[in-house]
Amino acid sequence: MTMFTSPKIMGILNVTPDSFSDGGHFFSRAAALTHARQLVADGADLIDIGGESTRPGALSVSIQEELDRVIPVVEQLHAELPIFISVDTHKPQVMQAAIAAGAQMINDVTALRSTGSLALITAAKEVYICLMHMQNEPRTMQEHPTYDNVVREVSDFLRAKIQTCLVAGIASSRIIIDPGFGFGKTLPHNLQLMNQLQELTTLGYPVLVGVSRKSMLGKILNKPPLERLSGGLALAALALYKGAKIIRTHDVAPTVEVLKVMQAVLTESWCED
Ligand code: PT1
Repeated sequence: MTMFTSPKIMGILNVTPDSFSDGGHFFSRAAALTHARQLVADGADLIDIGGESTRPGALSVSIQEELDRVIPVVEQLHAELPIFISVDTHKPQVMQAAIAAGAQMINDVTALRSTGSLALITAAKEVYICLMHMQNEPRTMQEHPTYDNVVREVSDFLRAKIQTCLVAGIASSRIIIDPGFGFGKTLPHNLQLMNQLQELTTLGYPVLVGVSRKSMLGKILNKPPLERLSGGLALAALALYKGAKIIRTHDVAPTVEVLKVMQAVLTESWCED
């Protein structure tokens, strides 16, 4: 995959040990690989691998812990499957190791805030970078999200980050942008960003949207995370219709179907399976 001209589906792969494991990496690694194979079989175009949760209130993990979680999974997947690999991290050390292990995209929810990350991405000539907007940091971001005009402020932020990347020498073809749904935003902020997503697509870069199972759906539907699938599909369809090029989701198979049906209508043609 060289470009994001047509929309793609990104499957989420969390490599975070569950609460009853003893932190032993063997089981979470094996589970992650099984899950990754399923995401590919379901039709994912990309897999986004993350070893540190960035959900509201999440605590950070050490560099070594994140490396231990993520890198063996990247290596194994890269060796085993012809799949485009993205790694969700803001740590330069993890970015570097992930790229060496075969990652083709770095998904940084801090948009290269960490010292050294910009230079590192600049030097990795073939690697895509996803720049996401977040107000504050995961631990505190939902305490008091405040904007005069959320769409303008997110757009201005992303435009400035793009400019920083271009000045550093990152090719425009390597840049993806993301408004960061749920990252320092209230429900009205998230709704405004979704309804006015065109303001971001007109910046001229592929837009990634991640809304799968998020609390904005919980607030609209009054349902727990595992019962937010229909709502997530509705938002995926809306985002695609408004020009998003990558949908980041837990639910790859149904999202691929949404994309296929939308493309059939919008191109007035279809491909049989
Ligand atoms: C995202 C994203 C991400 N989301 C990108 N990376 C998460 N590029 C992790 C909630 O409100 O949208 N884009 N990496 C997950 N983060 C959240 C945030 C999960 C908010 C849940 C919520 O429930």
